[in-house]
Amino acid sequence: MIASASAGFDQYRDNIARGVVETIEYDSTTVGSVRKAMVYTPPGFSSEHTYPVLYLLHGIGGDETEWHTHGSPHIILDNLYSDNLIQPMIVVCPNGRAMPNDRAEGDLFDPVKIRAFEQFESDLIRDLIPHIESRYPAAHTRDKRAIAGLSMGGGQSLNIGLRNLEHFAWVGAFSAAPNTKAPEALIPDPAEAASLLSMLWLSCGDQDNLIQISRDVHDYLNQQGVPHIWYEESGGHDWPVWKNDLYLFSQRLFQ
Ligand code: FER
Repeated sequence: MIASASAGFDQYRDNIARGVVETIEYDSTTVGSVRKAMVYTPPGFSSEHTYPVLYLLHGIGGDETEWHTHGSPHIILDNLYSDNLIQPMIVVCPNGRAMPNDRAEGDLFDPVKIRAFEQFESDLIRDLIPHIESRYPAAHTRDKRAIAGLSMGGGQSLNIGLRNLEHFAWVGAFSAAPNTKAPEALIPDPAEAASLLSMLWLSCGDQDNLIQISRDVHDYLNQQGVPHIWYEESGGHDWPVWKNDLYLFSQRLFQ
């Protein structure tokens, strides 16, 4: 059993060391535009060290600001550092809708926008990761890169992370959406995935209409003997679940 976050985990605490959040821009050769991402560097951040990086993805209604608008990841993580419960890491919140107008506006289910969430694979791997690793003291190896996200971003994390295990050893999906590929397509070579993954995390709220997607992946992983963390928690398709997931997932990252 995984115990959910203790009360106050997402509440601002006085007198603790804080990380820094900034918005950056990078040239995307994939999209042909300048794109934005939000970057959190941990308390005590110093270019004398090299940090692992978590790429943390938003949902269908969001953009690069969504986690910070609704999920207070910087507060959750600052509290975890203060309690000495996580490894220092850089957290990058990109915009997962890789198209020229990447704002969450109009018909969010427009097929062009849904395809842009697929196009993000190239934007992330060819454009954003190299940018982060040249501009920040970030590790350049797969064992120090993680990809996780909520809903649409959870599906992206599975689709992109599991297809690019040479780039990611840590993959997490919170309430994965219907963009998630079929389990056999996600993990065509279970033995290889099992040997390469440091952590594969799947979680979903028990009141979430999309839970069958996560259950199907979980069942397949069990059948194929791929180690993973399965966490069905109380809640719906909503922020209390995703904040709790970040709190729990981040503590297991890069350990
Ligand atoms: C869908 C239902 C929900 C879908 C995506 C979502 C691509 C995403 C939800 C979210 O990101 O919160 O049918 O199709």
